[in-house]
Amino acid sequence: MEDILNLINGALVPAAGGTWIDDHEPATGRVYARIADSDERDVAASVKAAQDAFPTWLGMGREGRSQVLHRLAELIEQDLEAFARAESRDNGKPVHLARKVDIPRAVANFRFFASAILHEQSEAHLMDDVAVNYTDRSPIGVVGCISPWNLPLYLFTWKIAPALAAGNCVVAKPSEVTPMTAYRMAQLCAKAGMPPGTLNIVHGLGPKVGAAITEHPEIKAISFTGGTRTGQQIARTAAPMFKKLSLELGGKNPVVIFADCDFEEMLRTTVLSSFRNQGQICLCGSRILVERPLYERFRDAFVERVKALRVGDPADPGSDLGAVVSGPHMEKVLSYITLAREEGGTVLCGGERVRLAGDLADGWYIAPTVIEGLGPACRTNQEEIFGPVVTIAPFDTEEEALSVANGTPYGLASVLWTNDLKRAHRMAHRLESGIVWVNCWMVRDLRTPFGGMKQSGVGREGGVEALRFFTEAKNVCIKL
Ligand code: TXE
Repeated sequence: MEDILNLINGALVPAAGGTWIDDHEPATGRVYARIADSDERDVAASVKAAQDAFPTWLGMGREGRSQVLHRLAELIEQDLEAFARAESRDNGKPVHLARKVDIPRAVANFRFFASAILHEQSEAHLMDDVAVNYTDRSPIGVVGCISPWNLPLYLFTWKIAPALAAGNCVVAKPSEVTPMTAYRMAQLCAKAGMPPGTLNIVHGLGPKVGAAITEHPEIKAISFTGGTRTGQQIARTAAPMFKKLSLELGGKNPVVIFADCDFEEMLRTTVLSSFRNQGQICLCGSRILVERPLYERFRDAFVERVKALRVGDPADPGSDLGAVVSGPHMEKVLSYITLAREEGGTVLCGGERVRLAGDLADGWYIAPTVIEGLGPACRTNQEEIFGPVVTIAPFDTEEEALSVANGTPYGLASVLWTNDLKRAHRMAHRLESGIVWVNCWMVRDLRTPFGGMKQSGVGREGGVEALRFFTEAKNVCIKL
């Protein structure tokens, strides 16, 4: 049984309290490792280590920090297969997905920000012959990064890479549901040349360790990705302490399909946007709206494709879907399928737990599920399910499509399928989401602003947005 240890001041250590929590393997439902059950003492030790490391890490300069982050990226990439297997085992996703998406993106996150800080530009404002202004952007100091279980290393590094690149020292907490790859990465930091205390990783329960990070007065900014309810809790704590807050929360993303789209490309991509990572991506499209003339053709073709998807062993290259991340999450998703039926929905395919054979019999598998016949206002179409469950419905006009698409408390991502360029611009402008994909999905340029509006979050990540979040801007005005 492997011990998942904290990284504090460059050392891999158990929690101060000496207690542990179980780490499960979703594929079998079994406990396969134990996690340091940290508390505020571990957070306090991490903050001290980060404060002590800050002058050294800042003093390395942009070049020095860039080299360390590039080296860390290299070390992860050299170990890509082991990281992919570890991610798949901890999260339940197919290993081919971790190999192709999660780990390469974690490497890219470090490389992107390691080079971004070398090309960062600042602003100056000349006031004729009166004065010159320049904007000085300095690192905040010690910052907190709290990340979720759906894309564990991908989202963990999406936060710590810009934080570190900008010159901050970090106290980070991965999800207690999927801590393994952050622990694997922690073992590479010293080898990458990162001074002790630059990055501190404390494992454990959100309400205990996550809350301790949010509450610590010396942690001046919190970057969080996770549930909307948790985001509200963090905001309640952090706001009166005047901490900077970046919240990337849930979504209930619409996929709006017009009859003039490229049908095959749309169909292929919509299967992915519905069920990739078992539907556990905040950017997945879970409400599919189809222009009525195309509706029946789409429904029949989509259901046929979904029925052909294989739910199986995450280690099996033939598996399209693996296991969902935990027992409680499986129960939550299954409860929404029950609710959909109670609300009058018709389950066209899936709709139940999948029992695999042998060793996997107790794993947490759900069949990809398509439901029709529900109105836009029901709970199934209003609340984030975050599993392999989508609803489909027809619409008649652009206005109706927009009203339904925008008619939830969320505003993270939208997907639009049409070959009418004017309509694409018109709709993209009016869709209430931080991201609009037209004739594609999950096409990601790391320079672009990333995040949602309404209850999907506050602030943006990515590119200069992330570097600005992790720095304080100061205007220096010098009289000429
Ligand atoms: O998120 P949580 P979970 C949504 C999705 C999912 C729901 C809950 O609907 O079903 O959120 O998922 C830490 N103070 N998304 O349970 O609980 C926790 O330890 C500080 C969308 O994973 O929000 C973990 O590290 N931290 C999302 C992190 O917060 C706290 C991706 C996320 O956990 C805390 C994942 C507290 N009081 C889930 N409580 C997306 N937008 O991608 C928990 N944490």
